[in-house]
Amino acid sequence: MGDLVQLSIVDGVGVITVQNPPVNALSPGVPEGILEGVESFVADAGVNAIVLIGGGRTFIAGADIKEFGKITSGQKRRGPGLISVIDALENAAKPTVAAIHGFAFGGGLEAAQGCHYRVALRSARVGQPEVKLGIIPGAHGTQRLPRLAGVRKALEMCSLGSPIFADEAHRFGIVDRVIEGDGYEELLAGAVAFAAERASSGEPHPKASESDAKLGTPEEAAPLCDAARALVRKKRRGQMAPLKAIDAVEAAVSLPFSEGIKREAEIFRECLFSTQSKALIHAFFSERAARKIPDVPKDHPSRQVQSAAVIGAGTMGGGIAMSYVNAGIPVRLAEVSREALDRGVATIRKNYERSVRGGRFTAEFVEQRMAMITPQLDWEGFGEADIIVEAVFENMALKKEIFGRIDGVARPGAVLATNTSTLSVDEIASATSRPEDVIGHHFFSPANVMRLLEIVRGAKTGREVVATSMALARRLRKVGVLVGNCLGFVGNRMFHPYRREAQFLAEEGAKPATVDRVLYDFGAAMGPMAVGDLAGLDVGMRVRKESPQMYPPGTRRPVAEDALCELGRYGQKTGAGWYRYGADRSRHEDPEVDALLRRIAAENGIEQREIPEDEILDRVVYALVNEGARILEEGFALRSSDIDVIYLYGYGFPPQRGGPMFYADTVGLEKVLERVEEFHQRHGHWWRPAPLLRELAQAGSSFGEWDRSC
Ligand code: 3H9
Repeated sequence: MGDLVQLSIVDGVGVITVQNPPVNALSPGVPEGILEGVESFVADAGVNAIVLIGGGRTFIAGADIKEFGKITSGQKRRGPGLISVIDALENAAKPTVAAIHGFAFGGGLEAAQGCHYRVALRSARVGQPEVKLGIIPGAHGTQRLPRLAGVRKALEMCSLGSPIFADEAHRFGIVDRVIEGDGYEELLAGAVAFAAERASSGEPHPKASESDAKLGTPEEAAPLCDAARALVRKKRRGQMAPLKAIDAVEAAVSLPFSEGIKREAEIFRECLFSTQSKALIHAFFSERAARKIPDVPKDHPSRQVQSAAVIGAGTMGGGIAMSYVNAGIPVRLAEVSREALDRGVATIRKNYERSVRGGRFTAEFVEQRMAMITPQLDWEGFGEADIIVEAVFENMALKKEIFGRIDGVARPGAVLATNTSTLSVDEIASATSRPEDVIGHHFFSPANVMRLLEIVRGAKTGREVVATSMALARRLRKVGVLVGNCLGFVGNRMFHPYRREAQFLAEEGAKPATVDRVLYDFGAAMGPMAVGDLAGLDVGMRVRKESPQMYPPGTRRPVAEDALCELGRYGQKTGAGWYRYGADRSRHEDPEVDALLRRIAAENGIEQREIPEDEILDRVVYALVNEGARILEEGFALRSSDIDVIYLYGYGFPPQRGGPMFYADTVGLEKVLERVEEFHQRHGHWWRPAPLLRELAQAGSSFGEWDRSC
């Protein structure tokens, strides 16, 4: 059994404790250990009941996800493992009780459902999050959960993967008793008492697999399943697992348990071997890998951040202030004019009120958060702030002036962050006497919602400031990714060729709406033209003007968006851009844009043609990949998976594709290179293959392998 599972007896109750930190995943050895425990306690006449509990901070967070890759690569057979454990728990002659704190997720919740009873601390969460990994519950969760919680709840939990707290689980019959207290000791004592109570009750112990009362009929389940399908088609567009999870829950209603579990096993396998599952598992581990900085280990000293000051109450500054106060960090929010300050604060309130209407926050929470923001027209109190975040207009001279002033007021040891999205952090830092304290915190709009935080390390940024920023990102509930200081950093540097190529396609004859649809069908949240209209076409125009070095002489330069801007078509905010917008922001194709594109093509000698959809997709997505490869070889991203995380969390790249670099790996780098070379032949300069792409493709390797070798 090793150290992974420990057995003890407390007041006549056998306690099986899983000790597999950090999250007690069901790694090899854990199911075997639990099984041995159940068998030995069942055989022990001195034991009346059995409690299954997790040591440390949690119950069981599920199967060991690392093992899935071994199964799909043929290194390992999927054995009966967890299922034998669940059968043993359910068929035990003595009452079995799962004692839940922290998380009972995936296989953890399935193990708990095998127990006759479940007790939980109020703070505990239970869930079947498998769909987030592109699979479905595979240890009978789709069959037992509807029997415990009813079909509607099981559909919701299995198809969306969102966890619920103990109180809700109690209401739905997933948890039998909520134990008061917040620590492991209280949970254990409560679980042992509950188990002893059940053992002495003389009543039969319920088996979830045999409790059909909540299932209802297939006719009753059908509309629930249809509604669940409609919802996931919208919320998890393009993903296969959520729909498959619904099929499996539906099978629980239409088939006896013994048949339903077979159906679940077939579907589980189909999902596990899918590319989507590999992509989503890649996304899971990539998010966690991004936290690992080779020269800034997890335990590197960092600074306390208890208070913040934000300069600029515009869209970004306001969203940043909300992110801070949502994490419980008070913010001084400064603007230059009363009007701008009032507008900024009003927008923050409006955003919060929308969240109250949507049920995300309570009105009380909002008032508390608003009270943590101190709007001000001066920088009073900035000298006490632990971090000062600059979020003003994207202009180098202005930012340098502001950082010069910040240098004069900030206390020694304060972190000085700029929210620039493209400008050089080193140049901004040069305006201070302490470049080691300066770092980029590139939030994405809306900053209070978007999960990504690009953390830009300047040449002189201190390691302590990097460590502080990475820890702060987690506190703000963001996914922090460390990147180097190059023009546009990682995200926008890649986004630029992506959008440039989309414009070229439109100039060459692809309809803007077709370009968008191809990307939407690929799974993107929005196509590049619609994104341009949303962000404002003038933003790109300004960047092109501010950074003329982006287009060296002799290179093709996109002209369409500048021409649209000249007509005052800045996008949604002016009612027209690539599209025309109705008063309700509805989007319409515009023949005027088609005419403009034809004119531009004629004036610039661009041949217009029918462009196949696969070319549209390859040109925009491989533009990302080729630039990503350059960024990697230049060392501005630590790993290709960091680039994927940036695109998944900051740019709406479809999660089931795993990110642009992972997607390229799934296509095969040889094929990607072939296409890039073809585009290079036809379109010249911008398509020069990145040397790293060529090197990996020619070696039959992948970005993933490159990451592993670093
Ligand atoms: C499943 O159960 C299928 C079943 O139906 C059975 C079929 C037969 N495995 O996230 P954190 C690692 S599918 C392996 O930073 P937190 C993680 O990589 C599974 N490793 O902590 C990280 O490693 P490192 C269903 C795992 O407190 C470390 O633990 N379950 C697993 O922010 C800490 O993780 C899920 O999908 C795992 N299952 O959040 C749950 N889980 O330090 C997935 C974590 O080296 N896990 N690790 O980077 C989570 O959602 C979060 O980890 C959790 C804790 C909320 C539990």
